Amino acid sequence: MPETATHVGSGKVRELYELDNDRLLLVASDRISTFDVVLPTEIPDKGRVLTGLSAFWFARTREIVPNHLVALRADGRSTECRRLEMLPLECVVRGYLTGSGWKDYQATGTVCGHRLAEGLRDSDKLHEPIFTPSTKALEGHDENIDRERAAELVGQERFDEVERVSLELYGFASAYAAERGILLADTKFEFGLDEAGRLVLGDEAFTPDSSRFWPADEYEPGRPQPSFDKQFVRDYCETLGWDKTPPGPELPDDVVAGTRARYVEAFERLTGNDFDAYLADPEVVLG
Ligand code: Q0Z
Repeated sequence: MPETATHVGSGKVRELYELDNDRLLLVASDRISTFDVVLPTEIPDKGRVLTGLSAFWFARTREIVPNHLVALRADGRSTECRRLEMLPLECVVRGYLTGSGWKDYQATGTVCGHRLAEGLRDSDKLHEPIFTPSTKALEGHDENIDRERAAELVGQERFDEVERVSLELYGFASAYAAERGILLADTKFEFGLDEAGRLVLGDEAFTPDSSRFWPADEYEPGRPQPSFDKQFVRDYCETLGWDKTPPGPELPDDVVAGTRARYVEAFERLTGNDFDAYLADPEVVLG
């Protein structure tokens, strides 16, 4: 009998289904968002690129921390995963100062309670990566919080554990990516607990939707960096004079093709696999 899956959640570009009591199915669509708005035009295979990258990193970081991956489906965009009790914390690591971190630094000289050196510029590399947790705001953007507030939310011991593990994951992946010409400026993890209370990495890992990917050969601090994956989309949107409120614009074919090529390039550089080989057999990324 074919299995049934109950839809239990929607993200901006992903869907979540319940398979049974212990397992969920995470499905990555080809939708793309820019300036926080989901566009009406899809990027073919974007969901497969993100699912393949996530699985690649889950397979290579399991000695740092166990993760929720149970199986990668043949469609290349669906992940069967263990159902966890998710922690109410977005675990962000920043190796470079940009986005909300740069904003907070300009206003206060600090990011999530870390006092940083004076005189830093947008996109500067930090002397050391920092753990900058946030919480899901009820609407809109995540809210950066300091370590005291984060420790109140999950307990001091668990806080210490997610900080240590997050920094270790970031250190591993950012070094690996930098050797392949991609800077992981920052990244966000979501952790949960299994039935025994063990910490498990959930959600997605080191995808361009959960991290900032920058082309290393264009890195130049003192300005915002081009996005490895979404820059064609942003540049096109800027030519339109669009006010960045919904609905977003349709994308022309050349912007779609260029953007798809960038996602595939990120996949191939990081995993060392041909994307066509992934489409033929997604498990190639598991090594
Ligand atoms: C992930 C999300 C998405 C909407 C819940 N292994 C897990 N166990 C329990 N819960 C989750 C996971 Cl990954 C879980 N999200 C984020 C993903 C659509 C929301 F695809 N929410």
